[in-house]
This record gives sequence, C-alpha cells and structure tokens, in this order.
Amino acid sequence: MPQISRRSLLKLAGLGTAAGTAALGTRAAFAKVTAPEGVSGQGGPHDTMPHAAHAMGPVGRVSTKRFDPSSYLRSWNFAHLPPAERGRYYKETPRPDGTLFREYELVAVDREIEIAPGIFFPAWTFNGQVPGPTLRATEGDRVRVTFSNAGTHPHTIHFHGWHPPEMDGSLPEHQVMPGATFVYEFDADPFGVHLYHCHAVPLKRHMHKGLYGMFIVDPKTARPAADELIMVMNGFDTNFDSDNEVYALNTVAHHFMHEPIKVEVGALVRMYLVNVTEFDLINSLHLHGMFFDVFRTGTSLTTSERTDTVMLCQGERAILETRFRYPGKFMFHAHQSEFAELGWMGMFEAVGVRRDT
Ligand SMILES: [Cu+2]
Repeated sequence: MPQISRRSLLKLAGLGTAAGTAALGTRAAFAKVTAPEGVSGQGGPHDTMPHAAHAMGPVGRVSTKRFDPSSYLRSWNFAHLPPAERGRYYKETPRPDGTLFREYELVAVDREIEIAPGIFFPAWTFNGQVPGPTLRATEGDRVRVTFSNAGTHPHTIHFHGWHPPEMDGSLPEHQVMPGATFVYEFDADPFGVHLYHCHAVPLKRHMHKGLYGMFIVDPKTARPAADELIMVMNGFDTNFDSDNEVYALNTVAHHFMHEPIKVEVGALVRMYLVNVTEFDLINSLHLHGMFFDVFRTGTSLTTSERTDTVMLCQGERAILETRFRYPGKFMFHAHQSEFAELGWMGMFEAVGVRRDT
C-alpha cells in the first residue's frame, strides 16, 4: 500500500489551501523575476505552479457541538455544564479543617471525534472528550475519582502528584477492565499544573488515542486573580504509522485561528500548558509580540524565566503569565514550523487601550 505523507493527507482534507487566493497577487509579481546572470540553480523565471504549501489554516470548520476547544479553554470541574448535570460528575464538600472533599466521575468511552475539517479520529476518551475534563483542586484537598471503563480495552488513570502506589494506575494489576470501576483517592499535592492519563500498555497507543487531561492543584494562598486558560498541546496519528498527521492546541486543528482567544489589554493572563503529544519528543509554544513569565510545572510562585518561546517534553507542563500591552491580534504556535502548519497555530485578540508600559 502506498505511504500517504503527512502533507498529502492534509491537502486531501483541504488544510493548506486557504491562503491560496490571497497569495495569487504575490506569486504573479514573483513570476516576473529572473535570476541574475551567472546565478546557478533556478536560472529561469520562478515557476508559477499553484503552491498550496503557502497555506495557513483549513478550509471548512469542525463542528463544536460535542466538543468546543474555546469552551474547554475556560472550564474546569465541569463548570461548563448546567448545575443539575454538573452534579452528576462533580461534588465538593467542605471538611472541618477548611479543605474540600472533591468527588469526580470519569468514564472511558470509545468515540469518534473530528480533529480537522472532515478528518475523524477513532478516539478513546474520558467522558467523551479529548482532552478529558480538567480537574482542579487546592493543595490539601482530598480528591476521589470514581473511574468506570465503558470502553472496549482495559484502561487506568495515572495521576501526576503524590500518592500511594496502589493509586498509581500503572501496573498490570491496576488495569480496569471493560465494564469495571475503580476508585482513586489521594490528597492534592503538590500545587502546580499536572496531568492525568491512562497508563495501560502499550502506553503510547493508550495516550495518543486521547486518554489524558489536565489536573491543576492551586496553592493554599491563591495566585493573583487572572484570566486563566487551559491549553493542551496534542497530536493525532490518523493513519497508524506512529507519526502525527494533525497537531493542535486543544484537539481541533487551527481552531483558534478561526476563533481567536479574546483577552483584555493590561489584564493578567495565565496559561496552563501541558504537552501530551505522542511520537514527537518535544513540542513548544511561541507567542508573537510579547514575552511571558514561565513557572515550570507550576510548583513555584517565582518565575524562572522570561521568554517568548517555551519548549516542553512529553508530559512536561508549565504555567505562563503575561499582560498584553497592545490591542489587536497576536499569533501563537508551535515553533516547530511543521507542527504549526499541520494545525498547531492560533490567535489571541486583545481588546482595550494600548498600554506602553
Ligand atoms: Cu488506556
């Protein structure tokens, strides 16, 4: 069977052609240019073949009915659900020492999801969505997660954080068989931005199929109020060649190109960023036109770095904080250009009055 390259697959899907029309004028101008005498290589006029690789962004839209990356961005502990429905998945009870007992219901389900216009991926999901719901507790809270496996394969939940070995969800005896239920319980510790994911073998298959989510633990003394964003860098191997054909922030390729993330000029913006991309060792986030403070793993309240590009290994995460100075649109994307072109690219849109300091 002939190999389908990552790029040809996306061309089939219509990714990579949106900018074609806009680029026509520029190409016509280039076509008149000839190489100076004595310059080897492309001596003649530049070719005028249609050049779909100039494209940025897909043609068409992914339905956000079942999963909306924009709503996922600002939701945790099932806050996006109406109260009655939310109560089915999340409950919090105050404890005498001032901490909370937080109870969650997570269920593994096989579900086909749309990751780029017309490209469907046979995912394994927590609660029908990829990434799974974001869980958020405060340091010292007690967390109980009742996990039911309604999928067709054995799964587990492995939380990053302090917990006893029987709560680790990583060994063969930890596997939760289809139809079975297991209860994970531990104290939220340490504060930071963590993740949870299935740890059944083969691990890379179980992870890349979509069984992962963010687990945030807030410090006892809360961080300063901010506009907070949940950002998961992920990728999808749509032809099972152990390589990703589609990359995204929050699952849907180029979603935030169509729906820029609205922020306010001058307001503190806090990004919780996790890299769960399989197959590629690293992923990164680059933000145009500004710098941000990095708190690696979110386990310190002191920034370690001010930069405009942060690189994360598989499973690594960071909190990024910044304030937009200027109103307008700012691009952000993986600085691995190929990932950006294959879907991991988006825009911020800052509104308000310019603040030069
Ligand atoms: Cu699994």
